Amino acid sequence: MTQKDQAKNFGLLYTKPFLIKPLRQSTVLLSPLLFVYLEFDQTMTSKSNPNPDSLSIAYNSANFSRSASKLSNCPEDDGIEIAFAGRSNAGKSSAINAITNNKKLARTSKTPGRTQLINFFDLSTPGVRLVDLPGYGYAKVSMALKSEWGKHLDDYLRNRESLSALVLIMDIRKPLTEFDNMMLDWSDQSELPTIILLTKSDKMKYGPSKQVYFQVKKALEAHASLVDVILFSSLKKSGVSEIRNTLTELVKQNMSNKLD
Ligand SMILES: Nc1nc2c(ncn2[C@@H]2O[C@H](COP(=O)(O)OP(=O)(O)OP(=O)(O)O)[C@@H](O)[C@H]2O)c(=O)[nH]1
Ligand SMILES: [Mg+2]
Repeated sequence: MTQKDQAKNFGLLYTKPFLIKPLRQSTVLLSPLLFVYLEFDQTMTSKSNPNPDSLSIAYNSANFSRSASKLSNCPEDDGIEIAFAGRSNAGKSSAINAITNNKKLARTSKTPGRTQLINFFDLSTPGVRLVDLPGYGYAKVSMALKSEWGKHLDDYLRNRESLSALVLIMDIRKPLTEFDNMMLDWSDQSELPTIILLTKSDKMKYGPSKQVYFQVKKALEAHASLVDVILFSSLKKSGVSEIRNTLTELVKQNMSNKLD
């Protein structure tokens, strides 16, 4: 069975993890765009690998690993990282807390711009990490800081070998912002498997939220990097088992590829 067939079996549309790094380096720099849009106020080795086929990740036992202000402060670049990106205040940190069933793991806030560093959380499987990224779209900060953050985040997104998938968080009431679309284009170019969480779905009635879900799915048909669109609520914990299953399958695929 080809990798693409396997991916389809898992409900994944497309993944080619080995091509990520070279392609990412050769794509147009995200930096200039990040400088405009980013606005902040503010191991896995084959020895430690469990058998991918029998992998079960204990999301509940995630632990904070470290915060990094730049690429050189990040953990050693030899694992599998799933990064959570999205507009400031969209609910990235809350989604990580819902997935790990730990309200105190990632810091959340009503005030946009809460997450100011790149935060790493170790999952139970050695070398597998969730990464909470600062949000974009918050204006109350100096241009100098925006530029600096843009550069560090751009560095992380383009150069991080461990980066294996992106979870793009969108507030269901404001999906597909200009920057969200730009991130998706970039995921396509980098062949980085990307999952969209339409979060805060508890703020809408079920019917309208399903409508947005189908609209977003339709609008994104052309995106080769898109793995899944999931209706989600950190408050109600809906969509948690779905995203957990999708992430586990992505991790399995990455592990299998690394072992090959
Ligand atoms: N009703 C509801 N509120 C949510 C949900 N997810 C997050 N929130 C609220 O939205 C606000 C922002 O959540 P965060 O998780 O801190 O958002 P963030 O994307 O990490 O924000 P930054 O770190 O500032 O970029 C907080 O007040 C959360 O309680 C959800 O699913 N439903
Ligand atoms: Mg946050």
